[in-house]
Amino acid sequence: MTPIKECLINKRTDINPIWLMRQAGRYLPEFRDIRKENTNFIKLCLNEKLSEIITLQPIDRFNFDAAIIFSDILMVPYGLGQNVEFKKNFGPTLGNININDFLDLDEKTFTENLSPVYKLLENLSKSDKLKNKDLIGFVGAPWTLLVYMVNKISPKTGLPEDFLTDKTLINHLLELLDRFIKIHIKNQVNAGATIIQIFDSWAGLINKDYEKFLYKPLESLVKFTKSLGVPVICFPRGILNYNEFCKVVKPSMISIDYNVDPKKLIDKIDLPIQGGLDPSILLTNKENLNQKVTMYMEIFRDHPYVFNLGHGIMPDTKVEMVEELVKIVRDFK
Ligand code: 1CP
Repeated sequence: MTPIKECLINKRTDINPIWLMRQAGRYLPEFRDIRKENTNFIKLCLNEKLSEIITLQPIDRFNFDAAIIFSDILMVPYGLGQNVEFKKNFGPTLGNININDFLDLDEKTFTENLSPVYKLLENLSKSDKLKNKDLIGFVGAPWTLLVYMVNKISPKTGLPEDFLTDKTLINHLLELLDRFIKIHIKNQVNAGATIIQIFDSWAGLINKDYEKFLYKPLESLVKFTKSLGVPVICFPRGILNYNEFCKVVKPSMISIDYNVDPKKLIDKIDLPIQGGLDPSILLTNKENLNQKVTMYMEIFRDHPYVFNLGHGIMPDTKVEMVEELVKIVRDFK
């Protein structure tokens, strides 16, 4: 059994499991080399040969316990037919929504639009490099995808006040997203994903109707994924009440962000926990890194824990610091 799976069934593992959110990406020189030659990000995600190489880059370097496929949460809006582009130093820009076209879309067309993602998983699941490791497929949560699809750019600087006023559109989109995210999960599982992670990266922006935008959609996706026989990790970044979230949504494991105080959480949550460390610690120095990582490892000494960050690794992170991080986690006894 893989170290992460052991952790998921509350067993003590021989090694301390570790992988990092956004481990396949811009902090790696070998990724940047490929990216330079491939300026269209969506096309790169749909190139199963290069995506396979990129997915395995962090495994080759750091021997993490899981590979997460090189893809993006915005592949679902792309698969639905919305235009998605990534502009340098700006981030994603999405096209207009034609809700009637989306409502007419069938499962077959959506699956065909994303077929290279599934081919990537099929190829990776045969790779010798992933022996005794997990292969993580992922989706964006309905709320986070709704944010990008309706706002059409990153909500980094906040959302406009009228963001939720077109109730018909919002309700249609929530229904569509529930349906097609499930199809994307099912296709990834059928193609070989051994764990699914749900990224609700903008959950912290929900300030009312938690039931409608957070709990109900995630509970539904978690139930669905479990029914396929695959564990599911939730990352509801920025929410205030992780305890309540776990009780309602019941993921197989909860991934915590860097604003969570792990000491306060540990007695309340009866699920395996992942993550927590502020990714900006990797931009400081080895001594500080050692101190902060050891603090997480000590706190979770007797709790099933997968080491990870509290958000994605930052592009300015030095490879040397990641090597040090892995060493600290692996050597912790
Ligand atoms: O070279 C580049 O400019 C591309 C940078 C990049 C990369 C490497 C983007 C654009 N996406 C990715 C890959 C990616 N995205 C992965 C690959 C696997 C891995 O983890 O290594 C994953 C899991 C994602 C997930 C993702 N995309 C999230 C959820 C996680 C998170 O960081 O909160 C989000 C919010 C996105 C949207 C997105 N895609 C890319 C960027 C720069 C963003 C964020 C934009 C924003 O700030 O709103």
